[in-house]
Amino acid sequence: MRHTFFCIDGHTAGNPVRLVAGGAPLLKGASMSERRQDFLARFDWIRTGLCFEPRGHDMMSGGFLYPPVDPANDIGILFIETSGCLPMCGHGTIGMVTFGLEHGLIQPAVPGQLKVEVPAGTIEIAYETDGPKVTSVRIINVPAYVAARGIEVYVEGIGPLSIDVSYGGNYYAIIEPQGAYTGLDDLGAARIVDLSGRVREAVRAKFEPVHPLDPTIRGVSHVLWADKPVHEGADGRNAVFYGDKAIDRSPCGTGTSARLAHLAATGRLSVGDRFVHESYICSRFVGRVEKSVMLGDVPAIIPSIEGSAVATGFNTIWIDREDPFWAGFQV
Ligand code: PYC
Repeated sequence: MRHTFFCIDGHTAGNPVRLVAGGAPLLKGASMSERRQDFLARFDWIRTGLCFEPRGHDMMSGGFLYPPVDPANDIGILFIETSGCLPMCGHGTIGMVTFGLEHGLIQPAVPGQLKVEVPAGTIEIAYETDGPKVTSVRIINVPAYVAARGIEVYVEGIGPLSIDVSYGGNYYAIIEPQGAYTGLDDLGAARIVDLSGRVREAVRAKFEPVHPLDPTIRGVSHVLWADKPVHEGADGRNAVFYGDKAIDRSPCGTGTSARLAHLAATGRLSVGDRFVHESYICSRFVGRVEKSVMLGDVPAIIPSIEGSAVATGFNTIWIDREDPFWAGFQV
């Protein structure tokens, strides 16, 4: 049996985005969070088939557009990625909103603005266009907050590290320069990948964050190595590790949100401050601390992230049950 998925492929700031424009399964659930659970229980083979080799690769990510649960909103998004279905993905949102608007899959009630349901909550979008092209997408994200500070771990290959955990739509282990970690270029991509899985395991063994309002969102999934910027006009740089082998080519939208919450909680950013974040390959997002809020009884901020995406082509992908690798594989 052959399943066909019509995709628009592209990238946001260098990181891949595969928008599945045709072939999405019908999902049950009264929110995108419940639909995410339904997808994981019944359709995860679609994610692995489209993201893992041979149809994808270590960095592959993307998602599906759904009608919103609440008709007051414009659209719902379900994210897929090598590590699972993320509660929120910033680079994925920028890409899918760009491709969806450029190809008429998203019809905004108010031009230039969207309300989007994602598993982590409802986000607002402001976008700009130049003719048929979407030139910029700004996400007013879900509340971001610091979940833990100063977790001490010992990681084979680098030594002792002090790590903070911050949420920006996913939970991030944040490592700032210290002791044996002297900066991204001193480590290099291969060591970042090699060490990050061990860092994540070491943090997971000591602490499991749980979202104050949605207990299905829990656990550290990503590792953010923070560093000083490389280029003029930027305020910081990062390497974000996800899945088993990926370094985000973009500055990572949820990672930037988590970092904004972290910098705000430690007195280094205030409401209204901008933070230009460079990725490992030095592509950029512009972050901003929009306002302070409470997330349940936890102090949080609303971050925004702005960036742009480029569609690279249409891609019709088959998953054929007779293919020995129909559900994909990882090595
Ligand atoms: O941009 O939020 C993001 C993201 C998450 C994982 C990779 N990119």
